[in-house]
Amino acid sequence: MKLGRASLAHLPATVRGPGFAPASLALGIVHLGCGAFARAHAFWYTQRAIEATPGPWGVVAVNLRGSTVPDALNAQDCLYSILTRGPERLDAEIVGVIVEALYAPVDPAAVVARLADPATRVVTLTVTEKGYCHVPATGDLDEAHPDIRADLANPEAPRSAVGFLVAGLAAVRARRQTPPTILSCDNLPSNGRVLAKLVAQFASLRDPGLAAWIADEAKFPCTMVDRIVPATTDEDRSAVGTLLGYADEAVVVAEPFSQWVIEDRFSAARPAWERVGVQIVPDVAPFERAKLRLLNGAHSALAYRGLAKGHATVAEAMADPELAAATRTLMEEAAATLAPVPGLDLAAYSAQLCARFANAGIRHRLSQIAMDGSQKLPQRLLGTIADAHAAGRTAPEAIKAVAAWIAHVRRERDKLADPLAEALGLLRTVDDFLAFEPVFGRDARLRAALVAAGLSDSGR
Ligand code: CS2
Repeated sequence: MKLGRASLAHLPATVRGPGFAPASLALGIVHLGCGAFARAHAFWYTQRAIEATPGPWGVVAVNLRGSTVPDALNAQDCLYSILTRGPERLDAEIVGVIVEALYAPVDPAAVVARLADPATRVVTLTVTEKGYCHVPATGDLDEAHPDIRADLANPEAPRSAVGFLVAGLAAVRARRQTPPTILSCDNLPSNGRVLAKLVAQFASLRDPGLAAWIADEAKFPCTMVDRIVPATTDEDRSAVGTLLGYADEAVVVAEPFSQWVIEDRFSAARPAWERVGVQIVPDVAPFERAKLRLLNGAHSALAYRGLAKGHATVAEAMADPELAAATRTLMEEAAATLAPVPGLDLAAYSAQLCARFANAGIRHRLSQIAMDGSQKLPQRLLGTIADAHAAGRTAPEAIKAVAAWIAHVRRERDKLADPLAEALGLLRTVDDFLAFEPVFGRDARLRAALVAAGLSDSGR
């Protein structure tokens, strides 16, 4: 039997259900990108916030790519479970905040209508780095991106997240409403600013008046999101069946740790997230930079170096003494480039990250982290290298990680999972890579740092 509302009364006592009746929730949030991360992070926080302070915070979960998750959710009354795996403990919780699951390409107008619904006060996004259709090194809209071109030609039936946001905001403006707050929850530095700029650039290509209205009215707070959520496997789906006594095709697995820091800059009401541990702060940047450079930087380094050594998961790579030591050093290099973060002890943070990486309850595949390197490298590793160089130091482990990425791209050439795979496939020498502007930009200092470290064919 499939999980559904009727099963909520019959769950084993060890499984935590929603503390409210899912059927009674009214729409308040539209979420774009209904992948495993959102289901284990933002939706979970919203469930806990509604339990603490009831309110109309039902989520319309929209997938822009892939119908599997919306189909699975619709077949089970939009309920799904989170299996939280610690090194020794396993906990299960059913999440009931989704009120509707949509697969955007089937009915883009329905998505635009939900975005512009006066009940929608918050729009959240987890569309991954490449979902922003931007140039990673500059943060500018990639106007040549096929989805952006399609959305400019056909703005009422968008494909891209930016296209949907602008279509939704145009409808909000036409009705003289207040726009919802738009929260980017992806691992980009200053994700809110980046998204605001992309929306502004896209809107001005459509209608400068609309762009001006968005600049005045819409708010895009920055956020830092953190929870390790590997892709769900068949094994997880079969484990949840045994645990619940019901089949759940939309289950997600996550580590016990989670963190969400949001800039206090809302244009409309929001769930009482602060009551359930979300940090609402004046400035997210220090948290964001620390997380991107220490956690994600180390993740990418482990992925490229770990795969080359034949490891499959983060926990396996962390059990390799050479890579564990390299991870600690990389974190020290990154920490040395950061200004003090209020209330954050970077040494303790690093130690905690290493323990999280070593959690063998989570099978986080290195190949999943290795994906889309062109979109990830600048904020994860290149910033550390450039800042260390500017301060007269060097960051050898971060540089080794970049070298490992280059080796990975060369090795995987024919089957590289990266939106820029085609262009990357044409690069031959290391110098070709360093001159590849979408990733390395035009920062002469960064290039100098890499060449000085011996990462160059001609510089050696
Ligand atoms: C990972 C992140 O896949 C990746 O690139 O580095 O998804 C990471 O697990 C999360 O950012 C943790 O919060």
